[in-house]
Amino acid sequence: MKSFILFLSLLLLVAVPSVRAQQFDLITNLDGRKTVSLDGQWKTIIDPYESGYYDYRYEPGANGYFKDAKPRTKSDLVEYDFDTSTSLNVPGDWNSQSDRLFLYEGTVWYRKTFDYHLAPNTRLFVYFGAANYLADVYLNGQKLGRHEGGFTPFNFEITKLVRDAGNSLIVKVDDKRRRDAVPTLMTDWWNYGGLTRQVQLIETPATFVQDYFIQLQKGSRDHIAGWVKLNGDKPGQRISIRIPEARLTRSFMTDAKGYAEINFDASLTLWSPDNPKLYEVTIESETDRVQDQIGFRTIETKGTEILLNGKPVFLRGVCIHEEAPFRSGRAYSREDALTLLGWAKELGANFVRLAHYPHNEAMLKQADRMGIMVWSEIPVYWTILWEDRGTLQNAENQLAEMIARDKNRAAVIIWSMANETPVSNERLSFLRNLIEHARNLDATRLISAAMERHYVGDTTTQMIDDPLGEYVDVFGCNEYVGWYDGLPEKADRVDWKMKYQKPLIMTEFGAEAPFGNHGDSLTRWTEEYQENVYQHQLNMLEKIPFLRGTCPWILMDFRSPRRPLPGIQDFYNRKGLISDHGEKKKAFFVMQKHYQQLKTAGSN
Ligand code: GCB
Repeated sequence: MKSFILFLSLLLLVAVPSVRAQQFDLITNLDGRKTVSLDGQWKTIIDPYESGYYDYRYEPGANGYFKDAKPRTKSDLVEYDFDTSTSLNVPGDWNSQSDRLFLYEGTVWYRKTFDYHLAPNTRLFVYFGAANYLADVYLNGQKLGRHEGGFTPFNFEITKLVRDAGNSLIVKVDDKRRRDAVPTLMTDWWNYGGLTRQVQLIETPATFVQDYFIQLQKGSRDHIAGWVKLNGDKPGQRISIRIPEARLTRSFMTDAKGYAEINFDASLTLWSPDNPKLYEVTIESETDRVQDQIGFRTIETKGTEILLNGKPVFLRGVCIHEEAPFRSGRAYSREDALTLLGWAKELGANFVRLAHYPHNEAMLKQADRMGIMVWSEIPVYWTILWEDRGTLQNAENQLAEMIARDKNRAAVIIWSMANETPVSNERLSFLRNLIEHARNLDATRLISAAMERHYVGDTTTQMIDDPLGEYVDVFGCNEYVGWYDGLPEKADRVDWKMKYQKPLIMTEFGAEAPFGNHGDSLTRWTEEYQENVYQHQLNMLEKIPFLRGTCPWILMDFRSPRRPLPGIQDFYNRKGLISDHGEKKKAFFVMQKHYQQLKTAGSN
C-alpha cells in the first residue's frame, strides 16, 4: 500500500509541469511610497540556447550568468560579460528595440547595477510592472524567485540581500511560447518579450500597509466594505481610513495576521463617466501611511440591463490592445494611455475593452480620471490546455494578480475570464473555477467572457447559447458578419437570439483596411469596405433588444504574426479604426456618429 501511495505521488509530481505559477504578496499602490526607479538602460545578453542557465547536460548550472562573474586572474575562463554587452531600455519590449530581436522568442538576460543605503527598521522590495513571459530574478547571485505570466506585476523582498554599493540585479526573461502556458501557442498579437513595464525599488517601514480593498459594498450606494492588510512583525495595529472631503475618519484593529475588515456608512458623490469623481483616501497604521484616489460607484445587472449607480447604461465601447501609438511595440507610459484613451473619448466611448490581457496600470488610472469604464481580461485565449492543472493554476494566479492591482479602480466594471474558447466540458469546468476564484477575490464586479455564437436553421439566425452563459453576469460575444462571415450586407438579414435573460455586449466586430487604401465598398482591404461593414453592422446591432454594449475591433492597428499580406498587412492586423500612425479611417467616423446619436438619446 505504502509503495502504491509513493508511486501515486511520484506520478502526480511527474504530471505537474516544472514551470509553476507562484503566489506573491503583491504590494499594491506605489504612489506616495519611497521608490527608486530602475528604468533606463540595462545590460543584456541574448541567450537562445539558455546556456547561461543550463549546463551541457541540460541541468540548471550553479554558475549561470546570474553570478555576473568576472575573470579574477588573466587565466580565468568566463565566457560572458555584462559590462561589455549591449543595452536595452527598460521599460520596453526587446522586439521593437533591435532588428535582430524583432522575431526573437527565447531568453534574454537583463542586468542592472545599483547602490542603496537601507536605513535601519526599513525594508526593501524590487517591483516589476510586468515581464513577458517567464522571469527568474536574482540579486547578488542569489535567486529571489520566479514569476510566470507576461502582464501582471510581482515583487520580491531584498532587505537582507541588498548592499550599500554594487548590487547586481539580474533577470532572465524567457518569452518562448508553450502549449501549456497562458496564453498558449496561438494568438493574434505580437509576442513582445522583455521587461515591458517599470521596475522599481520600494522602501517600506518594518510593518507596512501592503494591500487594501476600499469600495462600496455590492448593491449599496452608501456603505463602504472592504479590508486592509499589514505586512510585518507588528501585525496587530490600530489603523484608520480617512476620506477628508467626505469628512470621514474610521478606525479598526488588525488581527494577528495583520488583517482588518472595514465597514462604514459614507455619503459620497458617485463616480460615473459624466462625473468621474475620485476621493483622496488615506490608509494609516501606527507605522505606515499610504494614499490613493478612489472612486465609488455600483455596478449590477437586472434582467438584460446593466445598472451603473442604479441606472441603466449602454456601454459605448471600443477594444484596445496594449500597443504603443506612433512608435509600435508595447505601450507602458502615461502618455501612451492619454493618447489611446483620448482617441476612445473622441470616438464617443464611455467604455473600453482592454484586450486580451491586463494592460499597464497607467491605463487603469487614466480611465479612472477620464471616466471611462473598463473591461479587463486575462489571456485565456482560444485553445488553452483545459485539462492541465498547472495551466489552471497559472490562469488563476494571473487573475488574482490582475484583481490585486486594480480592484480599487472605479473604472473597472467587468473582469473577463476568457476570449473565444471552444465549448467543451473541460473548458466549462476550468472557466467555472476561474469565475469562482474571481468572485471570491472581488464580489463587486461583473463577470464576463467573450464567447462565440452559431447559426441555427437557416444561415441568418445567430444563436447565443454557450453553456458558460449560465455562470457569467454579462454575455460577451464576438462576431465578424461582413468580414469572415459573408459580405457586408449579410448583416441586414441576420437576427439574434439568446438563451439567457442577461445583458449582451458585442465584444468584437470589424473589418481590415490599411489607412489610405481606397476603392469601392465591396473591395476587400479598402477603407470603403471597412466603412460598409460598420454601416451594416450598426443596422443589425440596433435591432438586438438585449444588446447593452458594443466594442468594435479595434481602436488602433496592431502587430500580429498571423497577418503577413505584403503591402496591406505587413504583419499588422489592420482592423483599427485608427492606423498605428494615428490616422483616422472612414469607419472611425461612422462609429463616432453612432455614439454621438446614442449619447444624445441619453445612453449615459
Ligand atoms: C478575434 C479575436 C481577436 C482577433 C480578431 C481578428 O475573434 O478575438 O484577438 O484579433 O478576431 O482580427 O480576427
